[in-house]
Amino acid sequence: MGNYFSPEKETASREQIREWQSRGLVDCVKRVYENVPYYREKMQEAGVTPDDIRGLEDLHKLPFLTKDDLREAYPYGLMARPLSDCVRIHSTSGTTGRRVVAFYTQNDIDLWDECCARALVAAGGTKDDVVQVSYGFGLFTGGAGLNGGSHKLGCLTLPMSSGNTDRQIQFMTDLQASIICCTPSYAAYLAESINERGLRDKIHLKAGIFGAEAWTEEMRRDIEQALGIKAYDIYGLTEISGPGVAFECSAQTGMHINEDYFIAEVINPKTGEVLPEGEKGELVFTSFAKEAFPLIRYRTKDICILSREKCSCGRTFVKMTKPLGRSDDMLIVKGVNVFPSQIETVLLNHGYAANYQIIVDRQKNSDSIEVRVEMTPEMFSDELSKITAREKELVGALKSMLGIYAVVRLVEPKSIIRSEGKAVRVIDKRNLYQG
Ligand code: DLL
Repeated sequence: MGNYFSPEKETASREQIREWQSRGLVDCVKRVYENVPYYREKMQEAGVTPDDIRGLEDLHKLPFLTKDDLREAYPYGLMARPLSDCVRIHSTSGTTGRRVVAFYTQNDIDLWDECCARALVAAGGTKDDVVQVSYGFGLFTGGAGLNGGSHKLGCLTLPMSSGNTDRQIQFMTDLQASIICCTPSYAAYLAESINERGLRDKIHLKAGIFGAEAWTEEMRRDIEQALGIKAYDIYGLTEISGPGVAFECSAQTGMHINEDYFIAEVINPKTGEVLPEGEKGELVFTSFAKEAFPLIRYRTKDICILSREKCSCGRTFVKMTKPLGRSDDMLIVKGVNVFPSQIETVLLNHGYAANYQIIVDRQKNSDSIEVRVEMTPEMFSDELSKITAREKELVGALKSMLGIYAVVRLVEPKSIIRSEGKAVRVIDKRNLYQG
């Protein structure tokens, strides 16, 4: 047993949780049907009306929502509240074409902050903690989410944002930060930098809350040892709110999903069939409590397993495993979501054929991405300086498309192995997903 931020919610009976979800779903479906033409049309196409949805048992009748729907409805097409009721937006990383914008009312922000406060308490946080938030601030949800959660819990909050490692370490030591929130790869980098500087004795961290990208149990052990802390996982996605959709507790065996706000299902990604508890499939969320941007049966593309087995922490919310993979080809590199198709677009727009390979690696806890692309025979006969200039041009174009630096290597025509089946475009050497 432990401490909870919202004890009456986090330890509620399964019947009680089901009732909240049933009531929330019925209300949410009515709201979107009345206020969002996009939903109304989708439901009409599927032959369902709000009268058909009387509780959780009817959830399966509702159509799924995908990222493509969100793009099609961009920017305002899925809003369930007037713009004047909204106070903020956040957005996923990626290009304009791939961008998804989520809207929040003040209540939506409060609910999200509460989820993050729960995550902090589950990691042993109290109002006496000093919380260093080293996720990026801005359109990305990481910084804002943990910052809000830390305020809600009443902690002294250091809104550091990411980067500037010297300054991070200085504040961490001078202000005696006790909880650090950042991506696991940045945590590993910070740990390394702290140890290199011989400052391990000067830090007072007890816990870290790490998420936004896949990380392994080995990485957890390394970070825990290097910093002398307990490292907790946290999961979320912009579309559903941000970090804190699910969070790890003292048991460190999966993340509790905040089921008083979100309904989780796992489906077969090929057929859409809802899978029984314990089976591996694609995670689907219904964010019924959200006001501005409630999503119904949103397909996350994250593969995981759900479990309602009793947890030693006393929480009754369902647990999800770490994401075990993706049902699409999205990569997360340096915390940024990257789709191979974005890279392909850049290459084709610059006159290359679709003969390319993307190699992702992680060395010393830092991600790198290299794009190898074949030159056309004409390009190949160019002098070296021209080829170097072309590489530079692609580096710039990729940077503006993806927001991160990618190494570009122009290679000889026909030097990338042709495949007889699906082309193997991505080689991810990181092996991040386990299970
Ligand atoms: O990454 C929100 C977040 C911020 C979560 C800070 C945790 C901490 P997006 O940028 O929209 O939102 O990316 C969402 O990131 O669908 C997963 O594929 C991946 N992801 C998020 N958390 C984890 C995690 C934020 N703990 C996408 N483990 C999701 C593995 C994760 N993958």
